Amino acid sequence: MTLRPILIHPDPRLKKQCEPVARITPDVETLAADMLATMYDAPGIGLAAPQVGVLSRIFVMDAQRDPEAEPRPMVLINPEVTWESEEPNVYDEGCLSIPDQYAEVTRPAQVKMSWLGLDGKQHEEDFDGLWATCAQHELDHLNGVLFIDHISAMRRQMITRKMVKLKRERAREKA
Ligand code: K2U
Ligand code: ZN
Repeated sequence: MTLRPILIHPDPRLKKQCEPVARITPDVETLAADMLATMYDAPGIGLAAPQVGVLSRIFVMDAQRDPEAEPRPMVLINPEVTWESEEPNVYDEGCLSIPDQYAEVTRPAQVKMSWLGLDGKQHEEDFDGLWATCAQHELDHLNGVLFIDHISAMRRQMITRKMVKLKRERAREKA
């Protein structure tokens, strides 16, 4: 597999509505493997296809953080929320496409999601805790929504200005 570059906000591809995956092809399997490798390398606990420039409805996640436990890599294709709790949860979120910026985001504490697996079968599972936060954060990415879209316009503008500066500095280093 290949590590893929992660797009940095602001980038129009991060704001697009992604297209459903029509069928599980070898290219989809390669993309999923590359996304998992890129996620673990970042390191992160989730990664959505638009973050590596592919505008398809697929994300990967592994919110298993206990170093003693086995990793639990998951690939969710065409994911949908089928139930969400009334109970909210607040988490200080970050994003691999918005490095070193964090903000409190409130989301449902539990969600039930259904998706197509790489095995070609439909899956459904309840998520809570960090799994629920991560799954909702990744699903937002497939709809062109970033965690900064859930905070005040002023804070969003401040973070965006910092990312524009960061991208300019990175471009200068490459030149
Ligand atoms: O989509 C991404 O950018 C990966 C996100 C996923 C995520 C964001 C906020 C809350 C949960 C998951 C992260 O950058 S992965 C980094 C990370 C690591 C441990 C805990 C939270 C976030
Ligand atoms: Zn993100």
